[in-house]
Amino acid sequence: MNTPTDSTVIDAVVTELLARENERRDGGKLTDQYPELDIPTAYEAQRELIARKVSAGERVVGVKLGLTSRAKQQRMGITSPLTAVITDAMLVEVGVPLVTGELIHPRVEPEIVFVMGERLAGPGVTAAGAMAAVRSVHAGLEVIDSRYTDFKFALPDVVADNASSSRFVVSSMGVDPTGLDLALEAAVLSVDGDVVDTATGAAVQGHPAEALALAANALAERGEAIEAGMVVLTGGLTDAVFVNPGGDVQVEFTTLGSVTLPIAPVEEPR
Ligand code: OOG
Ligand code: MG
Repeated sequence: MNTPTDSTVIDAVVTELLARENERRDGGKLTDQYPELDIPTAYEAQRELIARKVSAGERVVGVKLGLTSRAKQQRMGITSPLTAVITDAMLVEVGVPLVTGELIHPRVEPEIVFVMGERLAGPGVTAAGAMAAVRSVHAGLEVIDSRYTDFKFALPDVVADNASSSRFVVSSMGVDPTGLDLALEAAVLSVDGDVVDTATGAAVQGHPAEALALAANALAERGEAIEAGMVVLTGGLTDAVFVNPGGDVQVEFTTLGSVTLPIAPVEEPR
């Protein structure tokens, strides 16, 4: 049960974050305004934010991890991973251009994506146990769009903001997890045809399955599980990149194939 103070803070935080998203504007850290916004309260705010999206017609399709790689942790100045929720409204079909005008200040990052074959519930989930529950592994790109100015936030801010979630695209062809060594899976990130960064799967918690296990165990502490059929974004392998209207972002993997996100040209005013 929330104390009255908590529920007032949660309501104010969620209302502000959704207003920023809908009005395409960023703003200051909410932990400055609400010092009571600690990590448990922030996860309750995240749950309320998703509940409001579901009431508005969105459907939960999976979970994501944030800040699982050193590249991401260093850029954001936060060393602790977090979990968030993804919905069908965030899914961009392969080949469909990203319309940056719908967003605040989008950035794109390459991710290894799991589709679950079985339900995965903590506590005590190991990387091997997590991997055994995976049906297929995919190449992915996540578009993040923090509702905070310049992506400047403390951990509770970004937890409440559903880990900057905005859009994602996943390769349609999945790879069977059996026999893959995802720690050694290489990723090459290109913007407008130029290679801008590279990483291997080991960048994510030593192995993306460790990230999946971490998510299952963290969700269990809040009474939640990863359901069969859900999509899991395991976290940016590299720092996120800005995009150029009319260009594209591509990630190419050793065995997972590649996925490209075209960026829509800016519409000329008529
Ligand atoms: C937070 C979201 C992080 C990832 O993959 O690490 C994230 C942010 O960087 O704004 O999605
Ligand atoms: Mg991400």
